[in-house]
Amino acid sequence: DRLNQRSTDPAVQEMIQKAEKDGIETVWDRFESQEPQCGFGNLGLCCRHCLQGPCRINPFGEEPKAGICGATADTMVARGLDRAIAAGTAAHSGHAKHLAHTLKKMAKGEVKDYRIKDEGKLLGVAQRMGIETKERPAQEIALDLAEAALADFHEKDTPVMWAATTVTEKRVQVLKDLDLVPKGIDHEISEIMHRTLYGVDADPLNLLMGGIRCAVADLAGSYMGTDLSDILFGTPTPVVTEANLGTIKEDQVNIAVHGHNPVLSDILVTVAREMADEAGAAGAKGVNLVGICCTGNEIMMRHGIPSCTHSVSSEMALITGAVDAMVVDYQCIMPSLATVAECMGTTLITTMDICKIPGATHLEFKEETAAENAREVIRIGIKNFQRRQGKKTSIPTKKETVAAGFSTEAIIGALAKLDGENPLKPLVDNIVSGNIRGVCLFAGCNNAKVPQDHNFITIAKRMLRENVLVLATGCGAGALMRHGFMDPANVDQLCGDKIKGVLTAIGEANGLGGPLPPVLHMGSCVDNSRPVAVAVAVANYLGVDTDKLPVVASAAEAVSEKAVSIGCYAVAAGLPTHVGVMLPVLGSPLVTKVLTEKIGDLTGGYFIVDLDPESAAEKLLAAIDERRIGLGI
Ligand code: BF8
Ligand code: SF4
Repeated sequence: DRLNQRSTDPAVQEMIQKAEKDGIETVWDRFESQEPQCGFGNLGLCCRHCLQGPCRINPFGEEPKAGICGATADTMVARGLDRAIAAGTAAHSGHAKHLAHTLKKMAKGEVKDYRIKDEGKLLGVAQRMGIETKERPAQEIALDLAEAALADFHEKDTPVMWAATTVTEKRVQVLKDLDLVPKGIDHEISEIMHRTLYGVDADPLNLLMGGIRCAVADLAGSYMGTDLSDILFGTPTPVVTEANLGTIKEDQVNIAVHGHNPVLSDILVTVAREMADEAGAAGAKGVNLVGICCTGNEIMMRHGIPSCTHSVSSEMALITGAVDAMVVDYQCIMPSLATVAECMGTTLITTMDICKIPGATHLEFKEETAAENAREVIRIGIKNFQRRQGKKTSIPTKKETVAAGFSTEAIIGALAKLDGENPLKPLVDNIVSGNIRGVCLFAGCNNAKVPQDHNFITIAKRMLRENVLVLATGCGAGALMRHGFMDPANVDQLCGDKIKGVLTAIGEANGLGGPLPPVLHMGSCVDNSRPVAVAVAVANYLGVDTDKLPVVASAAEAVSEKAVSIGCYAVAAGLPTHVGVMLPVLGSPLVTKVLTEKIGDLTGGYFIVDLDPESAAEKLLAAIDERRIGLGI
C-alpha cells in the first residue's frame, strides 16, 4: 500500500501517518507532486551549462539530436556526470579541509576545546605522509600534518598524498598509467568546472577520465576526513547502542544532531553530558543527544550516541513532537526541516556560514568558542523542552540494538585475538576456504524514489544468507541498523552457517560470549575510507591488487552527488559497484557502456545499475564468484 511505498521502517510509517493527520507536508508528498519527473533529466539529456540553454536531446533518435552549441547526448551526459563528481568531491574534501584547519588551530594552541585524542593514529598517519615523528612533540607533528593536509588541496610537485599513499602500489601504477592520479584536490574540482564550461571539453571519454581522476581526489579527501577525525576525536572501538525513533525520550531534552562534521557534534557530546544538571533544573531527566545521518554515525561510532533516523526520514524526527532542537552543520539537510520544525514548535539551528536555511535560527559555530556555542545550542533545547511540557508527543516505541564502532583498527584488533602475529591471516583463510564467500559494502543514502530501506534490506539479507561478509557506512548503515542488522542477537536468523561461524569465532575470541553483529558498521560516508583500508591491507597481504578481491559495493538507494563520486572512486579502486537508482547517464549509450563495461578493462571496476534489488543481489554475487575464480579459490 501507499505507506509501504514510502518507507519499510515501521517507526517512520507511524510518523508519516501522524504528519498526514496533522496536515504537515513531508518529503514523500513533495515527491508525489514532482511526478511525473522530467524524462530528459532522468536520462541526463538536458544541459544548462550556458545561457543559450536549456537544451534537451530527444532520447529516441529524433530531432533535436544536439544542443545549440552542437553538444551531443554523449557530451551532455559526460559533462553532467563530471559536475556531480566535482560537487561530491568538494563536499567530502570541504569537510576534510575543515578538520585540517581545526587540527592546525589546535596544534598552534589557538583553540581550547580540541586536543589530540589518538596519538598513535597521529604518528601512523604522519609517517605515511613522510613527516618526521621521532622525538618530536605531538603538537609539532600535528601542525606538520595539518599543513600537509592543506597542501594536498592545491596543485604542487607531488601528487595528492592522501591518494598516492592509501592505495596499493599496484593501484598507484594503474592510476599513473591512466593519468588518473590527482594533482591537488581543489585543483581537480576546479579543472572539472573548467572543462565542463560552455565550449571546452566535448570528448565524452576524455571527460569521463577527468571525472574519475576527480573521484580519486574524492577518495583522498574522504580518507583525510577519517584520519583527521580519528586523531582529534578518537579512533572508534566497538560500542553497543540503539537506533530508531524510539531513542527519543519524552522526559529528556532531546537534541537531534544532523549533518556531517564531528567538529561540531563531538563537542556537543561532551557539553551535553556537562549540562545534565542545567537540564535537571528545568525539569528534564537529562540531555538526550540523538544522531541523524552521518554526523550521527560519527558520534555513534565514537561515543555510542544513538541514531534516531536517517536521510530521507529526517523530518520524521521532528514529527514526534519531542525533539527540542535540531542542530545541523552541512550536507544532506533538507531545507524543509525549518518548516516542519516551525509546525512542531521546535527550532532548527544552523551553525555554518555556508549552510543557512530560511526559517532556521543561525548560531555561528566557531572552533575558538566551540564549547560555548554548544552550550547555547543546548540552552535553546532546554527552553523548548520547558515549552513542550503539557503538550502531547508521539514517539514511536521502535528501536533496535546496535553494535557499532568497527573502524579498520577495531577490525584488525578483533582479528588479532585469533592470530596476534598475523591478524589478517584468519580473515584471508576464511575467504580462501569459502567461509566468507566475499565482502559487500553498503553505502550511500535513502532516496524518496525507493521505499525507504527496501533495497538495502533485500540485498543485505541475500548476501548474509550467501555467507558474504557485510560492511556498511553512511545511511546504508543507518538503514541496516534500524532493521536489526547490527544486533548480534539476529545473527542466527540472518546469517548463513559459514559466515555465522566466522562472526562467532571472532566474537568469542574477543570475550563477547557470542558473535559480532551480522553487519559491521564502519562509520560515516567519508569513512568509506575504512573499508578501502581493509581491502588494501588484504590485497597487500595476498600480493594482489584491489581489483582482484571478491569485494563489491552497493549504493542501493543513492541520492547525493557525494554518492556519485564515491561510486566512481570505488570503480577506480577496482570494485564492481552497484547503484540501485537511475543514474542520469542512460541517455548516452556510449557513456553507459563505458561505465558498466569498458572501464573494467582499465581499472578492473565497473558500475552495475539495477533498480531491482533481487537481480542486483544476483549480479553482485556473480561478481564475487568471478573474482574468486580469478584468484583460483
Ligand atoms: O554523507 S549517505 S544521505 S548523510 S550523502 Fe547524505 Fe547520503 Fe546519508 Fe552522509 Ni552520505
Ligand atoms: Fe545548450 Fe550547449 Fe549551452 Fe548546453 S552548453 S545549454 S548544450 S548551447
